[in-house]
Amino acid sequence: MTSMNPANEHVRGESLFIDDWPKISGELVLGIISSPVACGEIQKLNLDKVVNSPGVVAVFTYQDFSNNFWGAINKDNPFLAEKQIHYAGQPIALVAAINKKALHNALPKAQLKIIEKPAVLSIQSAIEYDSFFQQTPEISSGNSKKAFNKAENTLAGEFFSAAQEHFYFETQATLAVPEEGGNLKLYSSSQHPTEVQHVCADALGLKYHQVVCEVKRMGGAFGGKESQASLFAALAALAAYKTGRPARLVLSREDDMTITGKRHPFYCRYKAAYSNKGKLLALQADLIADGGCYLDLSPAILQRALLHLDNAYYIANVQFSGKIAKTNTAPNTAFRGFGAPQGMAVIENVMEEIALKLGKDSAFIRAENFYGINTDNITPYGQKFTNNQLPKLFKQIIKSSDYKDRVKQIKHFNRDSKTHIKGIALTACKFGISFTSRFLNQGNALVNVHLDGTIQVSTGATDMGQGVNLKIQTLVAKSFGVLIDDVRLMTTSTEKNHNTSATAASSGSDINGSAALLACDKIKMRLSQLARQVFKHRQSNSKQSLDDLELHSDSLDKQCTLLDFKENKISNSDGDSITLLELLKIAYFNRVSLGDYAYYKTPDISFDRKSGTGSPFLYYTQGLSISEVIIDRFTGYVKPLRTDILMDLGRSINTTIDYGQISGGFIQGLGWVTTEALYYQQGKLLSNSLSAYKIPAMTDTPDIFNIELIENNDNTINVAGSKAVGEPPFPLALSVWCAIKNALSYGFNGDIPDLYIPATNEAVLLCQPKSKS
Ligand code: LUZ
Ligand code: MOS
Repeated sequence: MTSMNPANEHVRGESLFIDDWPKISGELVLGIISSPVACGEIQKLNLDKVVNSPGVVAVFTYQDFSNNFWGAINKDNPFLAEKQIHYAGQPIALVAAINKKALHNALPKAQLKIIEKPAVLSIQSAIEYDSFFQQTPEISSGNSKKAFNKAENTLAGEFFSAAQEHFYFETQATLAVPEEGGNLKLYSSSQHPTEVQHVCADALGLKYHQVVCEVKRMGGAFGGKESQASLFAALAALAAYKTGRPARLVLSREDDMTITGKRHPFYCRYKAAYSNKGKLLALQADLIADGGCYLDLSPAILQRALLHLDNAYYIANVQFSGKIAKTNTAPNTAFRGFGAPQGMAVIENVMEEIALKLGKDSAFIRAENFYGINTDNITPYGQKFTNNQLPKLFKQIIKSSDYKDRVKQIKHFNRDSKTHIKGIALTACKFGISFTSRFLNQGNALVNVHLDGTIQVSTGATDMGQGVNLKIQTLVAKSFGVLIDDVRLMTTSTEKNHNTSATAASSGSDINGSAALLACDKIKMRLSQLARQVFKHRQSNSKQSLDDLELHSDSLDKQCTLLDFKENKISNSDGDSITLLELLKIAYFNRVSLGDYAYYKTPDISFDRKSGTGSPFLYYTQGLSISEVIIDRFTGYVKPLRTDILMDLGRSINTTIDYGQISGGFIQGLGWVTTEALYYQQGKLLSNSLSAYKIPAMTDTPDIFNIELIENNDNTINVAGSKAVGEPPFPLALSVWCAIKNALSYGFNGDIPDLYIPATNEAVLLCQPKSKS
């Protein structure tokens, strides 16, 4: 028995990823020669020995591209370095060989001489050398100056959050296959098949209709394959196009970690004004994102960071600004949350500090500052925050997590223990759903209904393990009233769905699910009209064959509404009904189309980057999290003891998928705030594999991990009343970071710990109070 639920195939190991596909006859294996230094100029590049190495078929440099520059926003990024080297790991040449052995034998034979130049390797050094990209977005509201002047209390500080590696299980990969007529087929592990199509065509001087990109699935992506998959697709495309042979590029883990960008490190200077009650009256924050050496998606990521500096809290007076540092590291890129977690970290840290300064409980300081329902509900950028579930979530989680009692127990524990120290914290998430670039909020879908009652659906959504296919499958099955197994999501391809956006911004199911449902409705409308004729025909006792009804468009009832599609039957309110199977047959013989295509664009959104105002988001996904940690005072070892998460996902389309996204997103966030640290030596990444880069293990997850959803049927503006889930759980892991800060403050007798992200065990062990550092 086959099941259309992809999870079964994944678990059985039957799902094919790019590297699993059987070798095609004549196929070439590709490898990259990259820069060992972070900054410099190529003085000599001699590839003769590589070319002559046994089994090598071709070697390529930047000169082989028709157009060597690409980029998601600015085309400032060379596929292969020309003369200037901007980061350690930058691709310089591409080698195509008959097999892996020949490839690995040949790669070290390149003779490369680079004159090194001083490198800018951190935000601090970018400030020193004034190395920045041009974009400088701002958001402001109220009158900060006045608010600071008359505030009862102020605090100021700086905050830093570091880079994070995506660590998708499947590394960047593309199989490029030349087709007749000089056309190209690309099988890519990409969140953005349309961009792969465009980037590869531009690179080779092809027209867009000559290139088709297919994405069956990815083994994880997390934003790392939103823009940067295109680079590797272009390299594979080049080799296939130039040699006329299929070519596959699958990065080793070390190459992947070295060559690709990470989550942006952010540096922030902040100043907060607050009342004696702990109400935040004004916040000033200047962000600097480390963009790396090319622009990539940095402006959009910085924008989202600024749009989430408020997080769940109403602040009447705001002054936010941002800059993008240009450094000699890999171009940093999209990563689950897309700058929002970095922005939220700043204000969650401020909340923790206000509580410490006032000697109050930080969870209740936060509740004091939540956005209001009828008042205090305008964000600093002017969007009204509707469907606010925060007070409800707060009341419920404080109770269900037994928060107040546990705070008391923790105080006792910390008074008595000589070896360990505990902490607890609640943090919030209000995550804006929609791409902040309005034009990206569009999608299209193709739905084909077959005569046995099964349905094939094609959209621009790519499945990276997040379950977007299963969600769309569920939506379509419900819409037609058929079993989930009778709906199948087809491989994503630019040949079926055009000009799609990346599956990103948590909006894959929203946009593509909406488009799919619109296509379903078009078909259902025709079937409803036909069914009405069938019911009429039955009543008239006509001798005319049902295969000969002929549905004339001019005889269609303009007022026609959809009939009820349920349990493989179509029925009207009078009790007439017909099975779907019967109706499909009648439709076919009467030449009524059983397939359709639809287009969806997210309504009512707009944002003006210049003024930093507008309503960029269709709605907000919200959640709260409470985490408790225990720290070993002698080793700095941090163990999360318990986490409670309570989220509002509207009317969940598939709760199993949503629980998976919440737990996975939270644990990935946990890695960002605690264990994951990248180590470099003169710009060269040392921690380039799992032996040196620590993503959370089973033992790092909370011993008790409770995830709950509230009931919320009011988000009618989005597909099936649901809310997006992909990114919002990630920043909830800030509750763990804040719990660590809370624990350390007990050790410092209430002094503010000088702690940043990640709070690795080493950082925790070495942490000092701010007053002393
Ligand atoms: N990508 C993008 C994103 O281009 N714009 C966005 O606003 C966004 N947000 C989250 C993740 N990816
Ligand atoms: Mo993204 S960070 O690819 O939604």
